[in-house]
Amino acid sequence: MAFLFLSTFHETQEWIDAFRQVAPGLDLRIYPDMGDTDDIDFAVAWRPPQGVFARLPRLKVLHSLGAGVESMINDPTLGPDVTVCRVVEDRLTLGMSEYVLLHVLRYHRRLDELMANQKAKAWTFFPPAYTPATTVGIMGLGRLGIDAGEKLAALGFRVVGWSQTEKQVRGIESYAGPGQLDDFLRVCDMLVCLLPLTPETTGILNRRTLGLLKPGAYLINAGRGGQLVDADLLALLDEGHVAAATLDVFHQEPLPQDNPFWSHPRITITPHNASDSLPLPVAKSIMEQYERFKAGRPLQNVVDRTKGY
Ligand code: NDP
Ligand code: OXD
Repeated sequence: MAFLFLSTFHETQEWIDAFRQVAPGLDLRIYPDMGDTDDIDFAVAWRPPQGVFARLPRLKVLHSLGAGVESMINDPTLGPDVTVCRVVEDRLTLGMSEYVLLHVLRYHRRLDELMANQKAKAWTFFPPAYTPATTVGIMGLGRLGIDAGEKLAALGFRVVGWSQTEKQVRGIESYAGPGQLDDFLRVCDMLVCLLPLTPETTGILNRRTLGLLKPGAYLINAGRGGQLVDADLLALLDEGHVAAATLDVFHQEPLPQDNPFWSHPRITITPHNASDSLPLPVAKSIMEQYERFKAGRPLQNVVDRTKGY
């Protein structure tokens, strides 16, 4: 039995150290030095190289180092019987809620305008917006979306959420399924996307859907870049239908230098750092999963590969 660390992400050393610290005796293989791949039954991965699973014939469990799994389950070389798990971790959830609150509050309290006024030495009074009159919509009411929604509701925002299945969460009005998407969008002053990337959510932030938001709405996308049709956002910003957008995730990461988003005055770019998990607690929880696997016990946070998340 061997355990593979499989990542093409640059900041890997901290993660490798964490696994070594948590499980000093582990037969830890580090991609690309995989040794005899017939030994490898469990792998942890983040942005694995496409096609690599063809070289792992005995792989039984593939554990993501993050919440999203699209970079691995879309690889056709991943065997259909491999169990895929994802990270669910408090720090990841809290970090995302911080990010959502930061940008919602920034737009809500017109921080950019205040800063521009200060730069111009202009004492321009305007009253703060009335919070309960502002509706924040959250696409994806999973681990991340529910926490962010609850925190926004605690601040007094009207919070609506959209998911596949109906939810009963205090402070969040639930809309579910494609049939209620338009009604959900129509009430939003701000839209926060925390959806996983699946065939159904690819391109879901487009001219039609964003066009249903209230005029002058704000968009915050921390789900995946593939959910946004970039040209549609640019057009809606030009037309003023979308007032501004904060984007953490992109079709191509790092965002290419010539991408027009970089210099757009009403787009804020963050480098896919809305949230992150801490190596040590994640390594500990993944090693618990490994122990479960070795003992033949059911794993936790298993991805439904038919749904894609
Ligand atoms: P979960 O799996 O817990 O939640 C996903 C939510 O999306 C669920 O509520 C699900 O509905 C809903 N959903 C999925 N597909 C659809 C659909 N077709 N229509 C409507 N609702 C849908 O995931 P997490 O909350 O843990 O993470 C969400 C995503 O956030 C990740 O997949 C990743 O892409 C992104 N992420 C980004 C990070 C960043 O730093 N930018 C960090 C971490 C995650 P239902 O509950 O009914 O099944
Ligand atoms: C994740 C991410 O999915 O960081 O965890 O995007």
